[in-house]
Amino acid sequence: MTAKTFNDTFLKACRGEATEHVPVWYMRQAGRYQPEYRAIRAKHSFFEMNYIPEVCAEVTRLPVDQLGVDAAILFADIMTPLKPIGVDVNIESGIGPVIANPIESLKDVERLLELDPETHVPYILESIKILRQQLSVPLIGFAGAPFTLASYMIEGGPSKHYHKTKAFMYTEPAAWQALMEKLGDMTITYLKAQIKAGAQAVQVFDSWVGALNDEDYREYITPVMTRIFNALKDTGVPMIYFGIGAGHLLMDWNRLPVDVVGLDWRTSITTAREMGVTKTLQGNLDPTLLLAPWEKLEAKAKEILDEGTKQPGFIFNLGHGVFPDAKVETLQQLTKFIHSYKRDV
Ligand code: 1CP
Repeated sequence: MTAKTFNDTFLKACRGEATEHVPVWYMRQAGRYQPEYRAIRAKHSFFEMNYIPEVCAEVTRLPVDQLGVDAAILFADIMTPLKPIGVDVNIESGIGPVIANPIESLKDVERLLELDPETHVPYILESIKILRQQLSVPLIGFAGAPFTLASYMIEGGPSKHYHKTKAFMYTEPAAWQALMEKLGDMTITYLKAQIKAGAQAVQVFDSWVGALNDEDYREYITPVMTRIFNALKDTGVPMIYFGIGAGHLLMDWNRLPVDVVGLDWRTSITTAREMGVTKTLQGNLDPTLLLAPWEKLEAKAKEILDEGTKQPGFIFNLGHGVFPDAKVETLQQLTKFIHSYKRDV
């Protein structure tokens, strides 16, 4: 086997450097839209796919080989480190994470264990080591952010309005504070271990934090996010922060010590820049457009590329994850289009 030259376009873009082509990867690039994924998933539960490093590595590599993307993201879930610290979580097909022992009080928070990656998630560290031997693109490690993790832990599963979570935040301030501290520590420990094992960038998913208004974000969330990103800064590894429906929080995010801000599809790149966001941007094609006629998808992708490449360092992605009904061929065609894009001067 001849070793391919390492494609570091994604890492350069994270650092705000100019790149020869626009790097692209897709959130949920490994998943049910791939026949190969479905075949492997038919044989294993979700967490089994995590626990067997060879399977985890195989699934992580699938989209890299199949689509030609510029980065791999470790195949795991934001719930993965919660299971060993005492959260009774299962990933159910067609639903997502379901938790049998939701948090209701300070006592429930106090019984959560401290994460010890070497003993609790050795399979994640092993998968990263295997992947670093195999990949010729950077490997992204990731974690869920405290608010988003807390939303599952308190609601007991996916939610629409997060009202149990927000009610807990407003009515149990000491328990909320303790929960943010524990999840903040866990996130730092987990991401540091992933980086030590070989992750070359990290993305923190705060998918549901847009449910908070900006004042509440500043009061309840900014301290823990600042602590997390400051604790990871010394690693020198690029840090990406992503959330959905969080356009009103973008200037708060711009003040955090992150390298890259991940945009969902609601806020255009131009709007983010006009608001004053100066960080490298990643995003932000509406994943539903993967189901639209190619001409429509291509026109929107071009618009995003035109806006994103106005300053050096832009990473193309979707505004949220690939849906199970997307087609592999569409993502292949889109990836080719992005790689062949040249800015009109
Ligand atoms: O390819 C990849 O992107 C890597 C793997 C990955 C990542 C980064 C998975 C696999 N999940 C995640 C992150 C994740 N998990 C997030 C943040 C990103 C996002 O907003 O989508 C969230 C909120 C979850 C929670 C979760 N896990 C959901 C969403 C439920 C809801 O509230 O709507 C779901 C459906 C899961 C299960 C899951 N995780 C990953 C996959 C491929 C799946 C489907 C599992 C299956 O095969 O049954």
